[in-house]
Amino acid sequence: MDFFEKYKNLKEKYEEKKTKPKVIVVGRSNVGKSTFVRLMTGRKDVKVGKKPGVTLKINEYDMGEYILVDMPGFGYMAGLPKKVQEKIKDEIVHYIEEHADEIAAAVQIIDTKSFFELVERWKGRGEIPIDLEMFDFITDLKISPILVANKMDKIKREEWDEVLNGICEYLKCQPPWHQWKFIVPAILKEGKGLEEIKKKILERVRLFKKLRGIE
Ligand SMILES: Nc1nc2c(ncn2[C@@H]2O[C@H](COP(=O)(O)OP(=O)(O)OP(=O)(O)O)[C@@H](O)[C@H]2O)c(=O)[nH]1
Ligand SMILES: [Mg+2]
Repeated sequence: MDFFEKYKNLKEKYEEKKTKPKVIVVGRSNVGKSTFVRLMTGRKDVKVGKKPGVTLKINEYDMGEYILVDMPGFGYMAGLPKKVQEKIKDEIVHYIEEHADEIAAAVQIIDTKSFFELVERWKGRGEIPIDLEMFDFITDLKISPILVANKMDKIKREEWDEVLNGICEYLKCQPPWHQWKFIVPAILKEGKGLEEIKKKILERVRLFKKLRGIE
């Protein structure tokens, strides 16, 4: 390969890297972010765990049309000092702010059942629940959200609508939930909901590219 060819390849690679949109995966610890990333990438080296605080670093995976970004969780992490938890949260916020222009969508995952328990508890204390804070943060930056209501296996079928409508209200959206295209119920450990999320990601990535004139 001569010099110019090598240079051209590098340049193309750089441009590709520069313009490839990112899709970030965010949520509290232990909600199933890495389970999702593992399903998407098929990579066994994406660590999944029973305890919160398994993913401690931001990991990027090239999905062809976009970069999928697995994030550490925010909030409580087993065995980690509060200072470290705060540092990780700062890193996540910093990453999102720094790359906001390149982010086509944010897949925010919640553990649906504990979401309610936590939101109620926090509200009682008069603080803003961290999940809602994250949702506001993302949407304030004009990043398109995909809210994955995961671990629906822990909720009885006949209560699904009630619970999902409740989530809507917490997000300041009028129920019924299914009129909001960004909410996807899922049981990711069984792969349920995955196709729907994939579809939504691609819609957003393609729109993102179209609006920026990226081929
Ligand atoms: N019941 C249930 N458990 C699930 C589901 N999806 C994932 N899990 C389990 O939840 C646990 C945490 O999953 P992870 O994918 O490691 O969660 P994470 O959000 O990446 O966690 P951190 O890296 O610690 O932030 C694992 O034991 C998964 O098997 C689901 O749909 N239902
Ligand atoms: Mg993880």
